[in-house]
Amino acid sequence: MISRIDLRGDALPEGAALRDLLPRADFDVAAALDKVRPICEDVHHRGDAALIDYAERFDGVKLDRVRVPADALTRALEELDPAVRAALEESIRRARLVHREQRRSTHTTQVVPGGTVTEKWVPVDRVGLYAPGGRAVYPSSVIMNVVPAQEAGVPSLALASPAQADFGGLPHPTILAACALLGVDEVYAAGGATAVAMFAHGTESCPPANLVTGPGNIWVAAAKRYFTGKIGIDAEAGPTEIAILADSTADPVHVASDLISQAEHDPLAAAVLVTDSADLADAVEKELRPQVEASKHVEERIAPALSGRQSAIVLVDGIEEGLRVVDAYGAEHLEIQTADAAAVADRVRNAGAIFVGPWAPVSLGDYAAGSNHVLPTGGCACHSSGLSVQSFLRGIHIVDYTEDALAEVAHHVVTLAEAEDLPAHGAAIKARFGWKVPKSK
Ligand code: HSO
Ligand code: ZN
Repeated sequence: MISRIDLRGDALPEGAALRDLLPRADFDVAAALDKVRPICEDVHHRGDAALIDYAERFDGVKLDRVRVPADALTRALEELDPAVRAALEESIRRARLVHREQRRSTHTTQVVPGGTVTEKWVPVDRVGLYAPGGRAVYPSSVIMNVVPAQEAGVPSLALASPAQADFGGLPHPTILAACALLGVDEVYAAGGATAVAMFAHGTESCPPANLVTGPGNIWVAAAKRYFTGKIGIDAEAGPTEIAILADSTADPVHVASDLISQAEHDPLAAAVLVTDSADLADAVEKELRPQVEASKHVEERIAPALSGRQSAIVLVDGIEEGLRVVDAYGAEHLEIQTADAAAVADRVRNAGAIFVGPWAPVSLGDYAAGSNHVLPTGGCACHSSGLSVQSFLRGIHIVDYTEDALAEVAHHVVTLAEAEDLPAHGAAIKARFGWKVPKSK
């Protein structure tokens, strides 16, 4: 069901060599790019008509428009199961608590008397948010995108999710209800690469956005790559990943259920257990079988995910080595199920989000911890963060110098301009001081 990688005995290799020993899904965005390019260009040139054609081809539904009418949003909220509504509201409340505290304030540094640099944080003007709706529908992802954008103060916010044939070509009703709960009234029935193209160039019904965020499949990732530069993106999200660093104190029932929980997303989802306990490895493997059998999406997602080359139980000599392995892996989600879990978690350097101890499973973070679940995958946790208020802001430096403050540093600027053979740069300083370099004090 799940393979083993035994790294015990010999010293672990360093950096990239260690990473190469670890499992990872094939997620070839470059190859997908060739397929999405013509679709993206078609949406660019034909706008709404192309979106309507692609909804028919990919989602099997004939749309008469892509923008979701206001009454469909209201109706979806009215018809929402009260228990789901209460859960979404609690998820929103907790996410707001955390994301509100991420807001950055303007800060001014006095570099010299009369010379200041202020960093001002400004939200992007308009964002396009994507909520997937293929293998599963994710109203929780609506929350994880919308809340940080709203807390950042983004003035214009639109959301796209695939048209559902079962719901008359609208996005899934729970997605619409989540939008209504969050006060998002601009919603489009557009999926995958076509949604990204719609936001990148705009169409008759959808003005273009400056930034597109949100998870999605390989086509969404490829379209994001295609338009990067024209628009900002959060990340090229790949299949979800859970890594668990566990020792003999971990409960194999919990470890197995947490591995399965993320395998449930996608046949390419990765479930990786890193442990120094062969007994735990055996117990987890034994436990996986009955739990998988009792699960719902076994054939199409869970079984292929667990048995795929991206999932494994990795045996290491100790927690020290385990930490090196999880750092080399850089998981989207990392659980620490060891003795003194908080101290171990504190030493992790590369992970999208860390879940500490037996009572913080990844599912909690997926829905209602208050943390964000749009996180870096594919090892990108080594250089990137998950979605946050920061993702929707730009820091603008405001440079304000008096004549005296400029005079004081002028000779350095002129020297560096000459060193770079850019004398016009130096001249722009000299022009202000009668074409001379002012004397330094
Ligand atoms: N684990 C997914 C998010 C999610 N799980 C949504 C359930 N619904 C990626 O972080
Ligand atoms: Zn999940």
